[in-house]
Amino acid sequence: MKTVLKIIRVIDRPSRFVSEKDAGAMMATLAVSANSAGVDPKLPGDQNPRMPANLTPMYLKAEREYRRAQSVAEQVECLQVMLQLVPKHKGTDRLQADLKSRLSEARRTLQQQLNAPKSGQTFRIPRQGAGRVVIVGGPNCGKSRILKELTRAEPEVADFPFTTREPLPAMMDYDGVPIQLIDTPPVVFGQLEPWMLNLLRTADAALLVFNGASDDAPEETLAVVREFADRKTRFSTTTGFDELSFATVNIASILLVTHAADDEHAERLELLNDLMGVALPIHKVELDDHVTIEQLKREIFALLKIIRVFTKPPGQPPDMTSPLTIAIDGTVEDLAAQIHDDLAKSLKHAKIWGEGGHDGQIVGRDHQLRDGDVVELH
Ligand SMILES: Nc1nc2c(ncn2[C@@H]2O[C@H](COP(=O)(O)OP(=O)(O)OP(=O)(O)O)[C@@H](O)[C@H]2O)c(=O)[nH]1
Ligand SMILES: [Mg+2]
Repeated sequence: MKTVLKIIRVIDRPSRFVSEKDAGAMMATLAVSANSAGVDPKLPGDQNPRMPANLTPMYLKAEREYRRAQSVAEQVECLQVMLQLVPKHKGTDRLQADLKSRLSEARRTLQQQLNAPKSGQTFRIPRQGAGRVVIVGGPNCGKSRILKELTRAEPEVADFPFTTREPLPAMMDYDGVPIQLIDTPPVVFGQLEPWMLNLLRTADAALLVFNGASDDAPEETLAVVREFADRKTRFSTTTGFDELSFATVNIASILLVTHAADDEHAERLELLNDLMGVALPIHKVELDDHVTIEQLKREIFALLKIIRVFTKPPGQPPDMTSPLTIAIDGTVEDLAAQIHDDLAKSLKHAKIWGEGGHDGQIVGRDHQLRDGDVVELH
């Protein structure tokens, strides 16, 4: 294994994990495969650093929806909305041009898809719950076992590689917040199917699984990182389009080490970290020890960067069993919009109870909420 690792060691960033020549060949293959997944590797924003020119919360919301779009038809719809919402001034000229060219490209792809006979495997998994977290990794690293431990699903778990063949979604409950986890087949060097790429690019977060008990784990995990990086998809600390390139998608991830009871897991992990060039938060689990699972649930929730808010009708106690969730920096208005757009429009004020010293205090629509707040909307 050491020789192989030395060869790959020429890199300092995941996107440089292959030689220019290999990368060229891979991108050529990708140009064919990624299009069928609704992802164009050669996007106009690629050359144009994006200008953060007073983009409104509404626009940013539309952009988030666009990233999550699961078909080219959905992408077209989202791009139309983004074009309507993008502030029209000098500072957004390049962004507007970028959106227009993406829209015409997406329309073209859509037309081609409508005309072409269906090919390749696709899986359509409806989004459910407060967020979608994809479990990714090399063969036999414990992906299915993680899904089994965290949800009520019964995936096939076996002590040999390539057990899982198709994605399997299941819901994890975190204190009343349902979170969608998706188990996936292993990713190995040279084999990343378009549907799998699309699944990660549209996810809210990922668990990159590393088998702490295997000498092959650094090389195998590196192959996973590289397969996605070559297609402009990076395991990262935040989720969303990259600041500098509209084509690159970052996915907030945890490097999840299984078999953490193995004495040599830290050494193997160090080897991966040296090679990978991205520092991801690390969480170690020994899946035969249930204590570590609760902590993992908390970390998955934290990865989604959302807060729980409880609503109550006037004069009645709140329902503390089923919180609503909004973005970590969300406001009273965001909460109202989560319930219904009309409510966000008609909203006058809110009363809130919470740890920030609020005890039925009246606040405006821009008031930022905190995890655990109880809110009465008026
Ligand atoms: N003791 C222990 N066993 C683990 C741990 N994680 C996974 N395993 C075992 O490792 C084996 C492989 O686990 P799977 O969950 O099937 O692995 P996978 O990544 O889904 O494998 P593929 O679907 O083939 O890619 C099973 O026997 C699991 O019980 C762990 O943290 N501790
Ligand atoms: Mg599996």
